[in-house]
Amino acid sequence: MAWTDSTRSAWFGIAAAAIITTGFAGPAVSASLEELKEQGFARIAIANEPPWTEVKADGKVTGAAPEVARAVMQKLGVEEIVASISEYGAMIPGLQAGRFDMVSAGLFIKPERCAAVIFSEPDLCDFEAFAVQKGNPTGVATYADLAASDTIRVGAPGGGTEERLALEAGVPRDRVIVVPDTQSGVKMLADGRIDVYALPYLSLADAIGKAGGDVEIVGPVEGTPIFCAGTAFPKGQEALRDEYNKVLASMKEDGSFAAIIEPFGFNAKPAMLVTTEELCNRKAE
Ligand code: 6CS
Repeated sequence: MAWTDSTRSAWFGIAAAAIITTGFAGPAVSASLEELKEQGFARIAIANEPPWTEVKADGKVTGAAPEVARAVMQKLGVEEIVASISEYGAMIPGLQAGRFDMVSAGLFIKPERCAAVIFSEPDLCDFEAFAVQKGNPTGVATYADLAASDTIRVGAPGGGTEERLALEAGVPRDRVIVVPDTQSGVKMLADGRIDVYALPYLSLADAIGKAGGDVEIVGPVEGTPIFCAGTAFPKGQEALRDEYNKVLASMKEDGSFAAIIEPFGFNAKPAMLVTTEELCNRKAE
């Protein structure tokens, strides 16, 4: 499939050249590149949702997002990244409060988030999916289907995009179940404690690949766009973000970016076809 403008706008649902500005007071204390070089590490927030982010049994922090951040920061002279696991809903408040220097967790670039923090250019993109019992007994294919049902319980990460999509579609709060991590989510689905588990496709494929069981994936979820993530920084750290972007752009150019993310199952192309400005101005589908 050729990547024409119409494909691009169909995939990303972008309206050309729409600009939104929203005022927001400055962040708490945050570290500049000089200060990060000085301290020798950057504190990043992650979510432990493979293949985006993962803490191995030996404590090693990996996953496509931290690996990209580690490579970029090392090129900027910051040797280490130190990660702490956070719920998606706590990542931006943590950044604003100075608990993290960056969020490298596959945090989707969305207008409401762009109003609170600043993002690098995109790095990881994926489509939305549902995990359901084998044979999809409830027949769901969209968030509207979830809302139209009186019984379906959907599991989603706290403060994440899927929780928001379910609530915005009209699924009542008591049928949107916050799931702490992918292992628990697949288990809750297998045990019948939730009927649908909503996450990006690659997260479900990884979790189900590891857990097995009588479940299957439905996706892309109709009516939802391709989401792209980037590394987030506190407002006020535009200089750090711009240095980060320069290195990321050169890595996209020389192929080292693709070499890092493709082994995790990500396609590098979509992240090179859309800009953060376009994603920050994207209209809801
Ligand atoms: O940024 C988000 O909202 C979503 N990102 C990922 C990688 N997983 C789920 C989460 O909801």
